[in-house]
Amino acid sequence: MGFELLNIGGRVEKVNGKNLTYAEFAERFLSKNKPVLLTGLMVDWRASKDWVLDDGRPNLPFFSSHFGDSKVQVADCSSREFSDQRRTELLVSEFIDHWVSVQDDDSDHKPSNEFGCKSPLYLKDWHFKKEYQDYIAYTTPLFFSDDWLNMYLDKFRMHTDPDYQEKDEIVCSDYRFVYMGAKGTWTPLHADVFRSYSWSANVCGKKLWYLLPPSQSHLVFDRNMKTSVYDILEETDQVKFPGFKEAIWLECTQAQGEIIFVPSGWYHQVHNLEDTISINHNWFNAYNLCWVWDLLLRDYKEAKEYIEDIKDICDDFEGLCQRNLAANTGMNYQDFFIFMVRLSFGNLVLLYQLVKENETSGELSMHKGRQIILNLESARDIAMKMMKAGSPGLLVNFKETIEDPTFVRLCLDLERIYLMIHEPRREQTTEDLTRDLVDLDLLDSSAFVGSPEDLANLIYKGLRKLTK
Ligand SMILES: O=C(O)CCC(=O)C(=O)O
Repeated sequence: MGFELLNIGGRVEKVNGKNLTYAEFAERFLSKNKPVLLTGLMVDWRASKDWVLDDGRPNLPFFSSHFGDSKVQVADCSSREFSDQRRTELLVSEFIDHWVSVQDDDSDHKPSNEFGCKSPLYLKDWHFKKEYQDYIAYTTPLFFSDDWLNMYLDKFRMHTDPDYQEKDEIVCSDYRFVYMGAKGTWTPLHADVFRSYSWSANVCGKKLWYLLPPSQSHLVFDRNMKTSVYDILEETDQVKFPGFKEAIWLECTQAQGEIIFVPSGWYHQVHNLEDTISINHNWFNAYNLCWVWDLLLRDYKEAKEYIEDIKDICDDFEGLCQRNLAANTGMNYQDFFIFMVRLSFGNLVLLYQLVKENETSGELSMHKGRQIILNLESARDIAMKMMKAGSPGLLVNFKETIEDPTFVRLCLDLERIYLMIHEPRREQTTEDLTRDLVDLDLLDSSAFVGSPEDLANLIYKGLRKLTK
C-alpha cells in the first residue's frame, strides 16, 4: 500500500447541526463549496432505531424480513471494472444471507460469492425511499432540502429515450440511496454524478473519508486528463499520474449519527471501518447549478471529440453526440434546458406570488424573497452560459407549462421547501398558489421560450418587473 505517501492537510470541520441555521449553513458551506460533518440531526429517525441493534451493529434480519424482496445493486469491492467496482444484482435477502454467512464463518474457507471470489460485497445505490414510500425511515435534514434534482425527478424524467425506457425507470428514478456494507467494504475515488452535492448519514458503523478540493482534482488525473486514480491507498504509478503525490487531502472519520456534506466536484474515497449502513442523497440547487452545466459542457466536448472521425459520414452528427452525452452523463443539453426552464418558471411563479402576497397583506418575506431572486439570478447566469456555448433550446409554451398540474406540484414543493427553510413558524397554505397561477400576468400569455437566450431574457424581464 502506498498509504504513507498520502499527504493529509487537515480534517473536515465538525459542527452541531442543532446550533446552525439554514442561512448560516448556506453561507458557510453551500456557497463556499466546503465540506462539513454535522452532528445531532438523526436522533428521531426510524432508521436509527429499526436498523440498528442495541450493540450498534446493523440489524440484518430486519432487512431480510422487511425488504428482502427488493432487487439491489451489489459491488464486489475486490474487482475493478473501468473506473468503478464490478456490480451485480441481488435480492436484499440474498445479500444479507451472504453477509451473515461470511460473518459466521471464521475459518479460512469462506464461501465464494457469485463472482467466484471471497471478497466482501457492498450494497450500493439502493433507491430505498422511492421503493418504500410508506416506511418513513428518515426525514431529509433542512440543510439539504432545497433539492431541485430529486424534487424534479419525483415529477418528471430527466431524459427520455424510447430505446432505454426500462433501464431509466430503475436507475434514474431519483438520487436518494441506502448503502450497506461490512467492515472493509469501500468506494473508489470519484466525484459525484452531475457534480452534484451529496450528503451521507451513518445510521450505524464508521466511515473513513478522504476528500480532495476541486482546485486539486487535476492532480489525480493522468497526463491526458482522461482517467483518474482508482484507489488512492494503493501504490500509484507516478509516471502515469505525475501530480498525485502533490495532492493534499482532507480526512474525516464519520461515526454513527453523523452526516457528512460533500460539496460539488470534490473527489473522494470512502472506507467502511465497521459494518455500516448509510443514507445518502445527491442534489443540486441555485448554489451549485453552475457545476452541473460545466460538467455537461465538458462531457459534450468529450463525446463530440470521441466520434469526430465519423462526422462526415454521419447523417445526424449532433443528434448522435447528444445521445452519447445522455448515455454517459445521464442528461443532454435539451434535458438540462427543459429542467432549467421548468425551475425558472417555478421560481418566477413563486416570486409573483410573493409580490401579490405583499400587496395584499403588507408582509414581506425577506429571506424567501432573497432566496428566489438568488435562484433566478443563478438560472439566468447558466442560461447565458448555455447561450454562449451555442446550446440549442426547445420550444416551451409558458402558459401551457404553468397550467400543467405536474408543474403546479413542482411549484408547490418549491413553495413548501422555502417556507420550511425560511419561515418555519408560518402555516403552510397552498391554495393561493394554485389560484394565482391561472392569472399570472407576468408575460404575454402566449409567450414561448425556445432558446437559452429567451430564457435569460424572460428571467431578466421577470426580475425587473417583480422586484422594482
Ligand atoms: O459511502 C460510500 O461508500 C460512498 C458514498 C459516496 O461516495 C457519496 O455519497 O458520494
